[in-house]
Amino acid sequence: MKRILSIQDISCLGRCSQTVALPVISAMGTECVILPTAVLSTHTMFQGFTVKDLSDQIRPVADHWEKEQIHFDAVYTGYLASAEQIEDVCDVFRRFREKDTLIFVDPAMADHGKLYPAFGPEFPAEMAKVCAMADIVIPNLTEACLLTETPYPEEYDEAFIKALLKKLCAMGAKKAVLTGVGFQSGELGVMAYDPEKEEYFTYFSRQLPTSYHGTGDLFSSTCIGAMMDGSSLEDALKIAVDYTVECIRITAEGGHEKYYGVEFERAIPYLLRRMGKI
Ligand code: PXL
Repeated sequence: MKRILSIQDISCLGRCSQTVALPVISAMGTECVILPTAVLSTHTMFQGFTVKDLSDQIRPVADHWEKEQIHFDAVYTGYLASAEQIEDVCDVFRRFREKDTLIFVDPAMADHGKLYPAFGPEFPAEMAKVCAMADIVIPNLTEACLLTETPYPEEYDEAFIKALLKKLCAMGAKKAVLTGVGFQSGELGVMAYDPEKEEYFTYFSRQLPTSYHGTGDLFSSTCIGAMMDGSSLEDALKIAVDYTVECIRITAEGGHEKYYGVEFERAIPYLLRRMGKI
């Protein structure tokens, strides 16, 4: 069985980061080892959340795994809790990267043109160091703009997104994927760039009228889970778009509160059918 190391926070309530990565990756048939970057009562869009930063645990946990000679088929990072832990996360990449280990970085730190509340303006430059080591970096539009110091656009076209993808790869990542983009009204999806082949890839679905917290984490977890199952990046992106849209669709049926995340649990049978597993 393939084994992913997922490095992101545990938001105890709110369906994001590890509480999405663990069940989704497990359901897809890959072992999901976790390294929590912090423990929070909820994600940071709730008022009054508590947070315990676990920066001082990253190195000793990695030391132990190194002694045990643990192999990871992928190292996947999401929400990192503070600038203090950036260097130690980069060090985990250096220590556990073998020739077949995929480094997959979702620089979860911002959305809708704004940094998440726990971060100051210096944080994107720190996150850029993590992205520079990635085989695949997978930001949303806000994160890509912050990482590349590009002003966040009110409107954009395909040329703008292509240029942003090139900038992300110029910063060190081997491939870049931009999530949550669309070029026509009513469509939303992804655009990816492979600088070695100089090829772009797009996949869109219909844009639903509602949005929920944590769908970026759901998307990334599904994408890496599908790649570990043997899909190409392109096929994994299609599965991740389709599953995310299905989760949003069924959650909207229930008129669910947007901060509690999507009801991805109810769509796991859809995901397994979409992967051809059942
Ligand atoms: O879904 C991204 C995310 C992950 N973890 C924490 C967050 C957020 C987004 O706000 O606050 C703690």
